[in-house]
Amino acid sequence: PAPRIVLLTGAAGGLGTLMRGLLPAYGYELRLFDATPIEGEPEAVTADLADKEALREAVRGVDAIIHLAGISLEAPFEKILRANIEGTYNLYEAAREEGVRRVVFASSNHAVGFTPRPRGEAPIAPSALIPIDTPRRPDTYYGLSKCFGEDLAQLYWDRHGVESVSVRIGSCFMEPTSVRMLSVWMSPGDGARLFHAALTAEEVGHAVVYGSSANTRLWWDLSTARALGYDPQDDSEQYAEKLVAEQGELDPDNPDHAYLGGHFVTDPPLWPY
Ligand code: NAI
Ligand code: 15L
Repeated sequence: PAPRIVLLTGAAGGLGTLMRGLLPAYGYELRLFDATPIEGEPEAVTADLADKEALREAVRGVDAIIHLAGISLEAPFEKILRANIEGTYNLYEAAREEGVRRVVFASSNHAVGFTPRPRGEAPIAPSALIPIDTPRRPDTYYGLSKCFGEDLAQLYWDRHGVESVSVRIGSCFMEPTSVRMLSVWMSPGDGARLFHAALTAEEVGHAVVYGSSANTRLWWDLSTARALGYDPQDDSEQYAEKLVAEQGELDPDNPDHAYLGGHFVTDPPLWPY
């Protein structure tokens, strides 16, 4: 049967807030989980992913999980370790113990962020799009934690029969705000379509997919997402004229423009935080 009750971790965050608004229209009853309280949602579980008991209780009785909770940008390794690596392990353990059939894991393009982006005129030929099985090249500790999450998902499928869809999300925001995002943007509506497809596709085992809209300037191959039934409806190109006028086209000699991960590849200036 199609999943009905879905635990949404990270429900207080940017993407969680967008999905809280959009997913109920697909018929899901959402159970919300986040370390940050959510105003107007008295039934939301306010707990940290480190709290195994709270996590197990939150997971009990759900049909599936959308796991968004975690640090969503580069941070010191110890923080990434706790929230994204140990936290995702705790989540999968709770899912296994409670017999949850499927997890949709918010991976990220930063798991492959050091992959050179395709060059040339858009649209990039299908044969030159970055395939889903390109070697992983994380651009940050953050990206590395997403590689871990994908491998954990594979292990829990092979060993315990917990299914997962790992979605390497590009940039899911109301609108693209950079020229790079014209290539990697996923509209909120397409995000909901993709999560719905990931929840309802039959027998996925562990599927890894890129998450973006049907952008004219797309860099990667959406075929594994489409194989789940995802049919993106949006294209960032409507924002191109304005963004290119403001920022110029991407400069292949600028490292911030040369890789899938954009400026994440040079984020050391953020250190030591
Ligand atoms: P966000 O930073 O706005 O939200 C993350 C949420 O997780 C926050 O509400 C935070 O309180 C919660 N959280 C963090 N650590 C926690 C912990 N230890 N226990 C419980 N809750 C915790 O991030 P956003 O943009 O909403 O992203 C959601 C997920 O999707 C993240 O895993 C992120 O890595 C991933 N992602 C998002 C992309 C995007 O374009 N928004 C792109 C690629 C991946
Ligand atoms: C991510 O993984 C981040 O969570 C999000 O905030 C954006 O920075 C996105 O990648 C991106 O690559 O634009």
